[in-house]
Amino acid sequence: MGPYGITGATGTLRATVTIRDGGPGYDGWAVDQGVIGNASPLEDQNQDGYMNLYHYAMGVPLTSSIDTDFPDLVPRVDGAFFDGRASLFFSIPEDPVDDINFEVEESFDMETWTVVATKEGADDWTFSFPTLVIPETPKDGRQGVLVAASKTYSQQKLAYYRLKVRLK
Ligand SMILES: [Ca+2]
Repeated sequence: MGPYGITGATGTLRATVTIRDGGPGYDGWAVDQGVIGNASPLEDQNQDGYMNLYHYAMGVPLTSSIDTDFPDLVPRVDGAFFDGRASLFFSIPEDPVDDINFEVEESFDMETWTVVATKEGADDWTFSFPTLVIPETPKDGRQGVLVAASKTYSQQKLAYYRLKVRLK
């Protein structure tokens, strides 16, 4: 007996492949995510505490809990001081979608918030000294970003930071 072979066999293999292509931008992504009905970017479809838009900006499926499944995507104040200043650390996609702006805001009283760093889509971060933005080398499709406070700890003992994502 030689090698097995199929001779004289004819047939047709049929396969159905469903490719969801909801189109560009958030709306298309929401369709791809299976969002039916209210696809508002401000909704929290899976009730994990993060708006749909945050999932979109971070490249996280709407079915995933960010706190549970992607804890690295939760911004946190870095305990290590940078040049005498506290810093906010977070992670974003290495190649973020181009219709999202990332904004880091700083406040000393939780009432007045000032944008201290901005990233528009794939563009580089923009910021004004003394605030510093230090992007890490991308790894596994994500990039860590450290944003150092505008004031040193001796200048300002209490400050608040938040990361916002915004549709362009
Ligand atoms: Ca959510």
